[in-house]
This record gives sequence, structure tokens and C-alpha cells, in this order.
Amino acid sequence: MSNRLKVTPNDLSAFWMPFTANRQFKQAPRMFVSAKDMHYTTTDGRKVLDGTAGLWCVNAGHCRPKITEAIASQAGELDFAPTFQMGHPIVFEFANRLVDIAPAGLNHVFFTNSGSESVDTALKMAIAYHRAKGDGSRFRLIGRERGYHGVNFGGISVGGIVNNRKLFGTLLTGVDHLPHTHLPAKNAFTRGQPEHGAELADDLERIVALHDASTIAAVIVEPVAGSTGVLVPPKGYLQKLRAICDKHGILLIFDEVITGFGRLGTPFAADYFGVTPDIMITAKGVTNGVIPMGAVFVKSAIHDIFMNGPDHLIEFFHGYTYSGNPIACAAGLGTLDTYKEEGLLTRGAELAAHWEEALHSLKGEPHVIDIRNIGLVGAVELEPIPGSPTKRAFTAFVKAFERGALLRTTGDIIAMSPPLIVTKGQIDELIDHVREVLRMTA
Ligand code: PXG
Ligand code: PLP
Repeated sequence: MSNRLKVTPNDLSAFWMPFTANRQFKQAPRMFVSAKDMHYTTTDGRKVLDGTAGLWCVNAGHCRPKITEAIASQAGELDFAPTFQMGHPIVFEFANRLVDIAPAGLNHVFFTNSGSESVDTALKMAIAYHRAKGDGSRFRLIGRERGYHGVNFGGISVGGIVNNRKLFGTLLTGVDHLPHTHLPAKNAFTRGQPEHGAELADDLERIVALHDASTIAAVIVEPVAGSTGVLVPPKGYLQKLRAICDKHGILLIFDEVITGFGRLGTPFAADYFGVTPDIMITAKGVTNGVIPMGAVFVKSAIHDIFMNGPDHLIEFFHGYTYSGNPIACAAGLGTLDTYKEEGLLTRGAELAAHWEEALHSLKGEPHVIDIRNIGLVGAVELEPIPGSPTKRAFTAFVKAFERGALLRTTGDIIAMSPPLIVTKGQIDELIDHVREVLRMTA
């Protein structure tokens, strides 16, 4: 028997909502009470097509039986067990299953509870790795303008979204940033990877010349920048970053929180681009978003450096109470089973051409100044209303929700990333909603 509230509670004040215009929301709340496969249901009983896989995480669609059953049975069998100096079988099994699908060489997994925690874990690992190797002068971390690496202090330090940084005082020192790769004057309306901009990776050589390679621990980038509005890497860009990092002994970290688990039509973006990072950050799709979890994948050469001291000593002073929580692992195993049975980690590749065609059919609609796509992710950038940035896209988001489609907006960019079970018909439906709201708000 479900005792969920199916109506909107009268008092919405206690919950301080994350990344939300709280006062505006609470005047006219938008609430979901249930979900199945590609759809949410609202408090007033309307079905809403999920154009964003929740928050880029529900890659297998909603309330999938393998996942819900795995969670229920695990909760009744072993609810919590420590992973500090103790273990339980399912966490080892899950780590093995993840390594099986990861890009070759990424053979070890460190569990966290979110993308933000995965980011901070990866940054700490990178610095500690150099130190364990006897290279303790390598402490600098290089991020990128417009990068999103979650909201913890490490992540906002290497991140490049000004609103997420400017209020929070002194961030990590020893951080520098590569330029972002958004070149609308040259690349607008590109389908897939842009032609122009690979040379922006050469800026890493400038940064190396400034700080000296001997002080730099790692470079962290999203292979496709998601949160900032879907910036697809120019052809050759990631390969160049990899080569420059290799030349200077700098670790390359890919933040695959959004791109991981099938979003581009390959298991990971590393597979799509043929570039393997030294550390790969994931979260979201690792459990289909259903239970909070993150997983940081590490090359053996990095992991093994830590395994050098006396056997009885802790090798890495880091971990979370819920690292490898049994219920999260069960959800993850149910997720991997679902991905495998339905071929979801590569299904995006079958749909990508249809997705691209549908998305680019919006060219010429009111206020559309750019369209970007790769795999099953896409963005439509709108001309801002003069003096009221973000308002045009936000209005489109609200209108689409009222019509029955969930979009996501960042600035004046509409981003879409449907669950990987989406049908071609549902892609057309989603894009038609966008077309209609753009015409309504013209
Ligand atoms: N790295 C990347 C690349 C992300 O996209 C995080 C880290 C942080 O993950 P957690 O689990 O701590 O939120 C993310 C998360 C959006 C949006 O629509 C994007 C994210 C989260 C919520 C909304 O822009 N990305
Ligand atoms: N704060 C206090 C007082 C704690 O005791 C702990 C963990 O034991 C934490 C924070 C960290 O919590 P978590 O391990 O869930 O990140």
C-alpha cells in the first residue's frame, strides 16, 4: 500500500530546493507523483514525456522492474554494511561488473554517492598519486571554462561556471583553466563534432609553459560539456589533450557523469572518442539515478602505486560512509542487467541519426541561434530576450511542461537527453513540443 502524497502539500516552505527559483516555484509548483518508462505523472494526473532522463540520469527509463526488485530484496537482506575495514560480496561483484564494461585499462573502482563526490575523489587521487610516486610537487589542477564538476569545493574550483563559483570565497589554490570550446561564429548548427577548435587544446601547452609541468597533477574535463549547455568537443580536441598530458606526465581525468552509461551511443565517451583517460568519473546512470551513487574508475598504474606501504596500513585516507552501500550496489546490478538485456549502452548509436535529424529540423524556428547534438544528447540555443537573460528558455520549459514534455534549461539553452529506451515516435513528439513552444513564445 502506497502512502505517497498524491496532492500538493499546503506548506512548501521547509524544503529549500536545490538550484531552483524557490519563491517562483512555490507560487506555482510543478510536481511529479509517479513515473513509468518514458513518462512522469503529475499531481493533476497528466502524463509528461521525459525529455531529460530525469536530470540526465534515468538512462533505462523509470521504475524498471529489475532495478526496483533488486532494491527491495537487498533492503530486506543486508541493508547496510560498512566498507571501512569490512566488506560485503555485492560491492565486489558490482565493481567487477563495472570494470567489465569500462574502457580497457580502467580496472579499479572507488565508490561515492554522487558526481560531486566522485569529482573530489578523483582530484584527491590525482594529487595523492603523484605524491605516492615521489612527485609531491605536482599539485596543480587544470579545469576548463564553462566546465561543470559538481558543487563541492574541489569541483567548483576546477569548474568554470561563474554563478557556481563567485559566491563561495577562496576556492582551491593552484588551479588554472583551459578555454572553453564554444565557437558559435564558426561552428553554429554543426551536426555532431565541430570542425573548428581542436587548436584550443594547445592552450594546455601555454599553461604548462607558465606553471611548469612539474607542478601540474591533472587536467579535468567533461568529454562533452553537459550542464553548461551541451558543448561537443571539436574533432581532434580530446586526442590533443591526451597527447599533451602524456608528453608532460599529467593525468587526464574525464568527468563522465553525464556521458557515461550509453548517452553517446557507446558505453562511455572514452569509447566514442577513442581516448582513454587515466581516471574516469561517473555517477547518475551507474544506478539509473535511482539510488545515489558515484563510481570513479582508475587505471591500474595509478591504483598500484598506492599499494606499496606495509600491508596493515590504510593506503588512501578517503572514503564515504556510504561508499559501496549494499542497496546502491543492488540497484547498480539491476541497472547493468537492464542495460545489457536491452542493449541500452549502444542503443543511442541506432537512434543518433534520427535524433540529429529531428533536432536540426528546429533550425529556422523563432529565436533559434544554434543547435548541437551528439549521441542522444542535444541542445537548442535561443537568442536571449534583451535585458532578461534566461527568461526565454525558462518560459519555453514551463510551456513545454504544461503541454506534456520535460525539458531542461541552462541560461537560454534548452538541453535534452531522453532515456535510452526512447522510440523514434517519442523523439518526434518531444521535438514537436519544442517547436510548438518556440512558436507560442515567438
Ligand atoms: N560532473 C558532471 C559532468 C555533471 O554533469 C556532476 C559532476 C555532479 O553530480 P551530482 O550527482 O553531484 O549532481 C554533474 C551533475 C543540469 C544538471 O541539467 C547537471 C547535473 C546535475 C543536475 C543538473 O545542468 N550534472
Ligand atoms: N560529519 C560527521 C560528524 C561524521 O561523523 C561523518 C562521518 O562519519 C561525516 C561528516 C561524513 O559523512 P559521510 O561519510 O556520509 O560523507
